[in-house]
Amino acid sequence: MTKPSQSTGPNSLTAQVEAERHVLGPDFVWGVSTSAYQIEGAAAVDGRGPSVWDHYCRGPGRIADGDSGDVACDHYHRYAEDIALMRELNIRAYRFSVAWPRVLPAGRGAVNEAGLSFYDRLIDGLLAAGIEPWLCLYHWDLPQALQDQGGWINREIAGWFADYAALIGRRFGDRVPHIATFNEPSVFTLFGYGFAWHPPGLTDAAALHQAIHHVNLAHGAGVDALRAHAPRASIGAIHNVQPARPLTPTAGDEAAAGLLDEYWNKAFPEPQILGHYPPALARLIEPHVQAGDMERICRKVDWLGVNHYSPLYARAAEGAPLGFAWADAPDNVPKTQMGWQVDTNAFRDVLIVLDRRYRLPIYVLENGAGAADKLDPSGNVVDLERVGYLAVYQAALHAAIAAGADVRGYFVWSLLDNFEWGSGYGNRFGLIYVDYPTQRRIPKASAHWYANVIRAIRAPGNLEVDPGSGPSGRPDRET
Ligand code: GCO
Repeated sequence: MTKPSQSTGPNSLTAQVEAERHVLGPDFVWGVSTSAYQIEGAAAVDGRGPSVWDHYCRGPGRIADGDSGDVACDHYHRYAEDIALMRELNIRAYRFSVAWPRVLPAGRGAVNEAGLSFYDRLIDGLLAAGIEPWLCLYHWDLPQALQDQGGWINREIAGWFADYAALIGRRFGDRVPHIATFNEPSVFTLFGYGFAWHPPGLTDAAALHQAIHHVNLAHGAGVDALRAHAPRASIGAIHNVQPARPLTPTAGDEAAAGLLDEYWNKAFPEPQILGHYPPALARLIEPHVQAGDMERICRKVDWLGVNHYSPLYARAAEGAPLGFAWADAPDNVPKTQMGWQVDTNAFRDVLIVLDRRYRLPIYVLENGAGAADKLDPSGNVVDLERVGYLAVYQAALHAAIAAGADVRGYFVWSLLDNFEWGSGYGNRFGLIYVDYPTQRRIPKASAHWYANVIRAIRAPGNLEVDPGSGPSGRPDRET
């Protein structure tokens, strides 16, 4: 005859939530992320100039179903509804990007006041709803007018970017506490200049190396501009960090993975935070580096933004422009419907390694799963695969924090289903389903699940199971 241990009683539930809360801390930031071109639509409204993505999407065969971000989620007109939904879902922070061509239609020079006022309305609406705005300056939608002047291969772009950063800092720096310079610079440089999957659609190693260096210079100049014009904001950059694995344990594939690791994981955070390029890239980029550049790039930042989804695989490919090719994950590993490997240990380890290497507070600014979600006949989207993905990745997040990684926030990609670049609208990442023909928003099961996670951790008193009145309020049961 034993008394039930406390660990099986309802009070232990409170204790468990308290423990989670202790690991995460009461100030842990729970958010969602989006980006301008993927959700705003209104591509030719109120004076917005064209971006490289508007231009690129017009090319035949580039985007699934010939789609574009012309309308997307029409968030430009529906932002107030989207803020109200976030509020209902307990979301504490919202990361969005400013469309450079909406505020500077030609990339520099004349300012478009209507574009700036859209972001005024958005930011003020978020603040009124108690949601912290996180602003990213660049999520890939370069003004086409700057592309026409060479884009990222023109060294002058660092100055153009700094002027844009100053404009945004002056206008919004009093209300936006966190500003990022770039989102995933490795993706738009590697895909745009190395593999022709993104604008400007090149496979040109020399152009890629130039672009990498100029993006880094723009980051440094942007940080300086933000310090000068948004002195109250905390500043960082957002990098996607994912282990790069060899497809097979052969010397060729190992070398390919090493190179992919440098391009994908190190080309930007290493120079920006530590002041040098990783070894193989240092040799390739050296022709573009001028005296004083590494000091220009390595400016103090306040935090590290990390996006993470899945490990990557590479294989040797002689004769390929960069000497390696991408490979799919092996068949015998768990994957999401969209084929991305689920490996939570990789996520945990990335967070621990980044914490030790860069010694900056970390915010996970993207994590999520894509699927071809469908409305069921009752009008719901029961996306259990996404719930499972988020739950196991959040467990890995807890493990990383318990192991000492200084992670202070977690943002799901994405608030809404949206324009998923080359795969158009078929690959849905939202917590909220978007019925594109009507623009109706339908929170998926994962949205309700996420709202509960946030509520339970932020307000542990609100447990659905009545925790009773404590050990003395409930007689021990003899068995
Ligand atoms: C990214 C992207 C998002 C994608 C998401 C899913 O930063 O890669 O920021 O734009 O939509 O990652 O692929």
